[in-house]
Amino acid sequence: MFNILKEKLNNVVRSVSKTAEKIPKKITEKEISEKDLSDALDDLELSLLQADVALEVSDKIKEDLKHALVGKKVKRGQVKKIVEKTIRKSLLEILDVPKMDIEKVIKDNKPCLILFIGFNGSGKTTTLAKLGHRFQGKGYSCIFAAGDSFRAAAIEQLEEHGKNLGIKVIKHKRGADSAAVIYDSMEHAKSKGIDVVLADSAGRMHTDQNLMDELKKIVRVNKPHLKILVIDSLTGNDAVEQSRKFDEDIGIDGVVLTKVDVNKKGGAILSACKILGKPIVGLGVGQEYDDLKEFDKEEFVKGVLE
Ligand SMILES: Nc1nc2c(ncn2[C@@H]2O[C@H](COP(=O)(O)OP(=O)(O)OP(=O)(O)O)[C@@H](O)[C@H]2O)c(=O)[nH]1
Ligand SMILES: [Mg+2]
Repeated sequence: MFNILKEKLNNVVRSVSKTAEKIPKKITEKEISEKDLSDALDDLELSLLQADVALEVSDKIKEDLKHALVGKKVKRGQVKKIVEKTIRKSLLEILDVPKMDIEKVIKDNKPCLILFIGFNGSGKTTTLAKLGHRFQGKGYSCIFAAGDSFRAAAIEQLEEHGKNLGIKVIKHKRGADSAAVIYDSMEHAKSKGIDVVLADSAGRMHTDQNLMDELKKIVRVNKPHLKILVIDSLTGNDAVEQSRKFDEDIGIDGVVLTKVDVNKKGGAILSACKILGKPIVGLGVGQEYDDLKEFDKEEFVKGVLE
């Protein structure tokens, strides 16, 4: 996992340390100037971009490194340690998004409506099923709302998950009004005392005005307690940038990054945290129902720096 990000960060540590360490043999201490670092810091941006790290993220790392090194008198042999420590701290700060206590939201709102949104094929339906499985395991009763009445076979796909997990699916016909399907699901949940309604929605680009209007209607009519944006971690920086528009249009409470199991780059996670600043509800690490991992920033940083 994240081999490319790891390799790029290692390169950054090596090149920044090397340029800063050009200390003549005779002296043991040298004050580092901005010029000593400039080539290495320019390379840093390009290098990290290749691992899907957004400009805002590499800018922060650059600034932090400058702050830690420029004008400082350092002993020969110490620069690498400072660089490593600084990058570690930068990454932890970037990943320091608020936490979300999803179970508290469920306990406070019965039935609790969780809406899954995102681009086509990002993993919304799979993530919804994984979370349904998780909540069920914790003793909460769940139903699925077939809010994607747009894509062919979307309802059948959700029904398949429902069958596998023993979770009821509330659906209308294909082409039906998604807001109404979700409304009916909530009515059903209220009458049956169900704890959680997990609502699917069709994949969409933020530029698709009709579908974005539909999403706004879903939100206006049903007022979901949580709107979870599902982002495919393989799609890189563009997807994260465009996700910002979802947040501007309808507001996002949390993010799930999927396909982390097949992601060598890893930068999208940093970019999503820095750009959206929303809680990471989980990481998709496979196609099975149990393949949803808690996000742990310490573990992430350890994985890419050591
Ligand atoms: N390896 C891997 N595959 C995943 C993960 N999450 C989803 N997938 C796969 O990605 C594909 C798309 O997943 P869906 O859940 O159908 O995505 P979606 O966002 O609902 O797609 P649309 O409804 O068409 O917009 C499926 O083949 C999933 O099995 C993950 O964490 N890891
Ligand atoms: Mg789907």
